[in-house]
Amino acid sequence: MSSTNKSAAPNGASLPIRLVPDPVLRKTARAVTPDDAAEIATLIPAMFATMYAAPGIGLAAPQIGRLLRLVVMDIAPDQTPAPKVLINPEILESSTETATREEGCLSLPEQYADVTRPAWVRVKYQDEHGARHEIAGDGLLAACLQHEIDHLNGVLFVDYLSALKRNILLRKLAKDIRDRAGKK
Ligand code: GNR
Ligand code: NI
Repeated sequence: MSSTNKSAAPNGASLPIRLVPDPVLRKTARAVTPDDAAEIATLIPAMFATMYAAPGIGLAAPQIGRLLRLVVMDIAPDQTPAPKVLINPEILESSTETATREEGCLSLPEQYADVTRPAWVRVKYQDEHGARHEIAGDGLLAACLQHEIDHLNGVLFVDYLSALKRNILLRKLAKDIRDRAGKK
């Protein structure tokens, strides 16, 4: 599966992913402006490479240490690859109906929990050429859009859990990272 994903990756070297409790993950990212064009032109392929290699279905710039409102996403890389670049995304509308699904995050590797969010969202964003778009959807798409936009605001999926569940998950993450370092 990871070999399939690697072949789907555009050019660009994989970047180190920031892990909890890196403080950069708790900051608010700033809007992308035309002055950022040169930087994001190199950042975008590197972010896709990083996301596909991980593998993940989305990646927000703060996760690679850049506090820009920039997200890459591909929610079905194995079926129909549909790489999306979302610049300055904003939720325009969300349903009152909620949905619960299991989420994971590349910044909290191998930790999963059920998260309840609005079931449906409508989002506006710009692409890498500055063209304006809207996307609306439910299911995994809605969860991923909200999860990525949360990253731009310093919010992580664990923030939606009870304090008890969050603390258990964060302690397990810290232990896993310690064990991993110890094995090297
Ligand atoms: O790879 C990812 N899977 C995922 C599953 C359910 C809801 C959201 C996500 S996003 C995540 C990659 C990631 O951490 N993006 O920020
Ligand atoms: Ni994430």
